[in-house]
Amino acid sequence: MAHNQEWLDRQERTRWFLQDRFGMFIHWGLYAIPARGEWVRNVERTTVEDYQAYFDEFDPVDYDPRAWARAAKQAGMKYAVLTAKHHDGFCLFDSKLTDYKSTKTKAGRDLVAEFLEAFRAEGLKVGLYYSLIDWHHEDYPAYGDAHHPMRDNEAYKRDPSTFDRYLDYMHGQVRELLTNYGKLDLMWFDFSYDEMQGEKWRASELIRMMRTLQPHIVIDNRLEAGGEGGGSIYTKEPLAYAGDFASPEQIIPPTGVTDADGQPIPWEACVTLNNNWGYVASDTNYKTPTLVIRKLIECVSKNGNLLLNVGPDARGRIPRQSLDILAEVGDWMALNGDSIYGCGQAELPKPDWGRYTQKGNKLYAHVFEESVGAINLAGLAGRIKRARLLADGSELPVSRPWNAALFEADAFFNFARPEHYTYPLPDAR
Ligand code: FUL
Repeated sequence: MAHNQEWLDRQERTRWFLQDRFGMFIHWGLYAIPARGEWVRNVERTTVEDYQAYFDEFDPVDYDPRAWARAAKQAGMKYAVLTAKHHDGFCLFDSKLTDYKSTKTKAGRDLVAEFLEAFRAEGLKVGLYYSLIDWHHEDYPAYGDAHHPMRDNEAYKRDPSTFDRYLDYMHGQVRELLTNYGKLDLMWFDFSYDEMQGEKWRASELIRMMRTLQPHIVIDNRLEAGGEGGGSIYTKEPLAYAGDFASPEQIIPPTGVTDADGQPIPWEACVTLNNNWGYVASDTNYKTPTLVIRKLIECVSKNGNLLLNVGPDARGRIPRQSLDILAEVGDWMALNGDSIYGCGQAELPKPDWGRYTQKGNKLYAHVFEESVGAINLAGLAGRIKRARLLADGSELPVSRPWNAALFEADAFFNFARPEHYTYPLPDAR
């Protein structure tokens, strides 16, 4: 099939993204103080004045982005995305266009600049999350807007004609981020809803500016509505502002993501470690390391990425439970990363006992079922050269002729947890 220039450009831009497969999402801001999630202002209908208390108090004395970067790297993550501005409008960077920023708090630091420097120094790619929604800016629709904390408060009625001033501000901040902070690898906009989408954001103009400033930056798909859900976004015709990758949120699409022609397109599932993006002290519902690993494998087995979230606290620390999970995931990645990086969907259908990933002529079998004995690679008869356990390089026992398909092509066996593997495979006679 012939591809147009736009398709080829996206292909080129997303090369690293598809190779890297695993990244860290970081939700951090004033909302770490109330510690009831990044939507706290909205959920509790807090006024700008009342929310100001957190701005006055904000002082993350333990913010050490090098420690964050080391944790990400040790986990096997290859890129990271930090909230430069979330819906509450608070900027973690030194924007000339507002005083509602970290440099004006007790912290007195440009948290984005330090994040970028630290993660680049550890060899990770860097991205920024930037909220299209802004609950602080006085020209953003408030009263009557479905998603605004002051949607029921008539004192927040706004003249729709001033919205363009907000767009100038928003475009201006994106320009600052793409001008003053060196090369950014990724931009993660969030999010569109109802009529607030596409050209309502002056999206084509925004993308044009971004492509002029940083032609290689990879951009998500949330300038369009529906990006976080699923459904229509997967089949929509590509638009000028459609973005480079789909961004399913808290779900892994059943069969990956394809465009209108059924061609796979880059996608990244963003997933929390517990139930929240921002820090919530009481939320201890953490996923197990095994579950995280399986989600990563599932994404890659469908040609997708996993962007795994941490929510640092008000002092600037990633919660201990999150660090422990990341460390365990990292132990697995250190041995099994070959089955993740640069891998994608296999040519074989999904097996009952787990999932495949594939890179070139190497097939990785991720066995999730503890009771699996011999594995029959149906469909590969005569094509298997050898099979090894990825985690230790050991030879896997060759089956009898009826199962000869098993060991004649490159096949690497790989287990979500080493203890799930019984070695040698029981003789299935
Ligand atoms: C959503 C936001 O509203 C959440 O707060 C979070 O940032 C998530 C990744 O995207 O749409």
